[in-house]
Amino acid sequence: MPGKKTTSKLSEENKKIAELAPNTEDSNGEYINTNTGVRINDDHNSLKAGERGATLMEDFIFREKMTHFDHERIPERVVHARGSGAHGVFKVYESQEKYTKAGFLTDTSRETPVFVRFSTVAGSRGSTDLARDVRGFAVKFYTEEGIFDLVGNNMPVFFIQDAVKFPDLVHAVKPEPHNEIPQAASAHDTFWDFISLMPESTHMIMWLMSDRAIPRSYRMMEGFGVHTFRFVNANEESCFVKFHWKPLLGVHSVAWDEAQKISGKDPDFHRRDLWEAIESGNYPEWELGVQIVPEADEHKFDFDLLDSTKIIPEELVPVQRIGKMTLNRNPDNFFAETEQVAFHIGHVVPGIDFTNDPLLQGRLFSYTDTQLIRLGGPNFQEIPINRPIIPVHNNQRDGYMRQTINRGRTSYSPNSLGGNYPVQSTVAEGGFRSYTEKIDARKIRERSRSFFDHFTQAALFYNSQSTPEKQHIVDALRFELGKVDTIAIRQRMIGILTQVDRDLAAQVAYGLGLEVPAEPEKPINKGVPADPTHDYEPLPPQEPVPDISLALSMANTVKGSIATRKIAFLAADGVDAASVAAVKSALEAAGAIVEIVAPHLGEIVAADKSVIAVHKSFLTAASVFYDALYVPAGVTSAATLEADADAVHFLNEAYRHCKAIAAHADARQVLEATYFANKLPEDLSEESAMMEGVVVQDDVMKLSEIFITAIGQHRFWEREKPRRVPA
Ligand code: HDE
Repeated sequence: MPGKKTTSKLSEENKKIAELAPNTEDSNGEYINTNTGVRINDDHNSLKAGERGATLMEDFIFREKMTHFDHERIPERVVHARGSGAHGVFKVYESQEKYTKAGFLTDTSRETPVFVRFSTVAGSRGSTDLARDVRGFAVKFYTEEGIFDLVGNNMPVFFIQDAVKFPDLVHAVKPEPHNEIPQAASAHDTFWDFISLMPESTHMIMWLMSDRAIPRSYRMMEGFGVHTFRFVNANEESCFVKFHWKPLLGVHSVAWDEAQKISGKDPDFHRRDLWEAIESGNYPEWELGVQIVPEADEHKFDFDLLDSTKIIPEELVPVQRIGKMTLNRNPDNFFAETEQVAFHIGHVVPGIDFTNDPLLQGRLFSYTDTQLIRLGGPNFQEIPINRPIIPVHNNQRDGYMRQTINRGRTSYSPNSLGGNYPVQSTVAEGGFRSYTEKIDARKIRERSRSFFDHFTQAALFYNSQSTPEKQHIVDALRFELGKVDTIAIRQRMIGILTQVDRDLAAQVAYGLGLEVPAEPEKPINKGVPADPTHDYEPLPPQEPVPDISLALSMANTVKGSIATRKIAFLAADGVDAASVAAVKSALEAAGAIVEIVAPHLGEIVAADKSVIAVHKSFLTAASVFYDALYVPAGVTSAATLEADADAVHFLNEAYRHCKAIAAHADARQVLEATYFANKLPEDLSEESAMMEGVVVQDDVMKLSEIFITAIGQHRFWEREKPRRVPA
């Protein structure tokens, strides 16, 4: 019934959601009207001179609608164009007042609203989620003292040391300018041309070529602030801090072949996954971690804290988990929230401050600058998603699309006509005062020599990987460089790789049909001043980085849980209903999501004549959408699947992608129709099943138990060799 109000679903507890409420619109039950509020009688026909006549200029309803449509698009982000957002909350476990005075990190009773946007970097807004790429991990904290943005990535280092090289990096990775090819991919000449000439990118390249670049889910990625920031406490004492986000579900990835297939079958895979998880109440969670370095230890390390191509190994400075973020609400409107949200590394609150990292410093300029063009002017902070939860009072005025109606005569300070308001606050009253870092320096356009070692940490990363992870890096480099046409670029990259690990270089060279140079073309300077005439301060003694860091390998991540994992049950008419129901309830009790995939949609009729609803058919689903597969018992069902090439392909592909596979012993014949028939477990023991991650059991309870353990391993990467299974 038009005119009848529906109740708002907005949560009252989240202050940001409450603050957004006046700006939300809900057409449910309402009459359609123009932007001036006039009710519309006919929205299906334009005003014409006669039934078959031309449209009249007078048709203000048509003109308004079409004009608005014509102007719907805004420029996409120059990087990180493709993204997905969600609302949530953050709560600190214990007061961090020893390090910082930031209210959201000291007041344990506070639940701070957040808005998070995950993204890929290189692709356009409509590009695939599964590109091999860095993922953005940007968090906007709506704190009581104003907004703090932690604009991070899912990798802890970056390609370059100085922001001035950012446009070059982005030009190199984006589609090539003459033909706009390729989309959302770094596997092309200009990217590797640049990288092969920028040895400082080597550490980041190890991360980018690792499985971190193809996450299973946004919910299963780490996040990193990358730069070293400063905490400042109430006594104005400062320490250095690196920020981490640790996902409670662990860090997991897909296989590269799988990623490419998902890109075709469901380019919105990560967006859908995040959306569905939140809709179904499986709220993604991360713990906020900090690595704290006292001021006095600034020069203690074998690398410079201000160099964003370096991590602080967790063995040297452990990550303390200080709070938890939960994403619990999807946006109401993608454009209004996820597209218009404007992050900026310069949005800080008292208690958090910057360092002189030259990458960080350059970002401080870039983010506001880019919002001015992307969101169309200086009032982008008034867009609902960007507003703080506390009122804004200052003397900034006017500009395109100004929303605020500032009262009073004065918009300057000092003033006497307005009582000198708004007035400055003292530090004690919460006024932000930059940390009074002592700087005594010469103006100079040069790189510090403490930034010169580009390979120690690249090698640390590579050496810390498990054998399958190393193989994935080799494969990724063979793939990426194999797509580079210019042989000299490939060769130059082999030269760079020799500085990380000669065996890595040799394996990549083999894949490319190249030779490994006896010596790198030009030894890269480690500690050699760029300008020998310049008088450098001596480097103080430093603590060396370890040979291996456990936190760098995903093999050491949280395992065991199957919460939110998607499991396909392959079934057809004649399936044994009991062997479906028992395994389904066991998996669901452990938090997994079960879907029935069958030769057709609708329902299948079980052997006992009960009906089972089908979620997807072999045509609408694919093995790459699932973490594991199960084939229940049932003579007719098994016979149908065994003879169905799509069902067999489903299984072969899942095997190739190293996923856990289970079958009831009565359906064993289906697995025998696959390429991995000779890999089926020899007996019913758990050990035999876990060798290959293939479970065949005649007891559904035992089957469920072993299957859950197998899915909890995420993947059986050892299976990849030898490559006998096509997919
Ligand atoms: Fe960004 N980056 N960036 N970046 N960045 C942008 O800002 C820039 C860097 C990151 O979901 C842009 O609003 C420079 C590091 C994320 O809206 C732009 C440099 C890290 C997002 C920009 C860097 C990031 C951006 C494009 C080198 C991880 C997406 C649109 C100094 C710590 C935020 C925009 C979102 C977006 C500039 C390097 C993270 C152009 C100049 C290092 C997650 O301002």
